[in-house]
Amino acid sequence: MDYIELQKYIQNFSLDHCPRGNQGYNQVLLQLFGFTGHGKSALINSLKCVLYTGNFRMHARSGVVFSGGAMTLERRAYGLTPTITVVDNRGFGRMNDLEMRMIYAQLGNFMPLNKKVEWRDSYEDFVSQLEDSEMNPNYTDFIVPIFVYKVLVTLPEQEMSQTRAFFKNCRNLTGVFPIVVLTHKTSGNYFEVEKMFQCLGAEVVVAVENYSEEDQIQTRGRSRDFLNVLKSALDDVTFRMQQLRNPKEERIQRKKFLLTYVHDIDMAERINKEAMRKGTRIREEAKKVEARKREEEARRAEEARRAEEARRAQENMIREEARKAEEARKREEAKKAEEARKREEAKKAEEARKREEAKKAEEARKREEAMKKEEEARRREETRKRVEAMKKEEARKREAIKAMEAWSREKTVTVEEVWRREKTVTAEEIWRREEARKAIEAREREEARKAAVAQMFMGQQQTKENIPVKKEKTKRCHIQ
Ligand SMILES: Nc1nc2c(ncn2[C@@H]2O[C@H](COP(=O)(O)OP(=O)(O)O)[C@@H](O)[C@H]2O)c(=O)[nH]1
Ligand SMILES: [Mg+2]
Repeated sequence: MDYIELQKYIQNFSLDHCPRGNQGYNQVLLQLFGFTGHGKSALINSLKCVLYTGNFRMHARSGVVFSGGAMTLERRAYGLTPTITVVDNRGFGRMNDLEMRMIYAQLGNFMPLNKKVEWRDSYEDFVSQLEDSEMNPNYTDFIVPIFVYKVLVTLPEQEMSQTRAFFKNCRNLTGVFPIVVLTHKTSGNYFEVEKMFQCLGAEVVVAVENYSEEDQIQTRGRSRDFLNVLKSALDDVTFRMQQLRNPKEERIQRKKFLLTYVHDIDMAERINKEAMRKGTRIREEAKKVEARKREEEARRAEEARRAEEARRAQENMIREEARKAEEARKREEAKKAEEARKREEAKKAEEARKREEAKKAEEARKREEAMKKEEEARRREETRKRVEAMKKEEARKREAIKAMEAWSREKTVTVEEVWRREKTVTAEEIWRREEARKAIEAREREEARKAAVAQMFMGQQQTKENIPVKKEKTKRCHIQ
């Protein structure tokens, strides 16, 4: 089929021309799905552009990304031909269960077209929304899912299995595997991506380069790709319409599928939440146990630290006491040594003093002895001198008597008489003088003894003092 023929074929496609007639269907509903920004709206504009070889016009708002309030969704339907309508569904960010639930509700045609629909998270709300759709049920759309994917994006590993499941569920819901449209055909290796999607279950993969306001030069091959997308969809419809169909029954089946799916994911979610709650409880318990363990460890560590501190303090105290005892011992030793030194010094001083005293006593004794000897010698000398003097006196007296006798014999009797009287007087005088002399001698001896004792301390001078006494004594003797 050449380009024009193909164009005509699509433009003129009618369900009434199917082998078994329309069987209750009155339009083909191409439902576009895919990640946000992958080119769904741009594909609608391209399809409309190529179908009637008109100029490019922006029918679907392309390049607009919904942001914030993601729970609202606007499903927009664009008529391509009298039979074919294309629906720009809300794109999804990730292929999680919640998003898929919405996608299937759209795909099953349970959400109103060209209206903002509020989506709610809870299972009950979702089911209630499904029930609302029964107010105005749509049995007449033959649904063909189209999955739009940008070649440049690498599908993450974990989303491959979800994509596979998505394809399969699309088939279960509609009886048709989604047609995969790869956008940005000229910007990446679409063969690789094509292969990947085929591996995930896609039966038809068509790569296209969307037209846009900036890039709207139409070429045959590029436009043909879009026609091929539509042709594939119609081929699927034609194929399916060969079989006996019951639109009402199929809608019921879609609803059953959706309810089962939603119920399953709700159950899974509940189980998951319960498991998570359990997990959280277990984790919290474990955390508590861990916290208790840590507390216990901290307490033990604190106790050990305190015990260690106490031990150190004890050791320090013992060391301090030992140091003080050592100091006291040293002080005691030093004191004893000092005392011993003082005792020694005192002993030596005492000995020196005794020696000095003994020396002095010896000297005094010697002086005493010398004085005694000197006194003795002096007395002997005096005695000798007195004896000598007495002898001399006696001798002189005898001489005098002899002379007197001689003289008397020569003198007269008168003279004799006078001499006798005189002699008597002289004898008496001599006796008196002798008595006086003896008294003087006794006194002088006493004085000499006292002087000799005093002389021991005064030395030789004392001896000299005795000399006048002797002279005086001698003088007296001469007077006699
Ligand atoms: N070069 C190129 N740009 C594209 C293609 N398809 C879409 N775009 C651009 O990608 C952006 C997002 O496209 P859009 O249709 O809004 O994505 P949607 O969120 O899936 O509807 C827009 O700026 C488009 O012009 C394509 O095949 N080639
Ligand atoms: Mg869009």
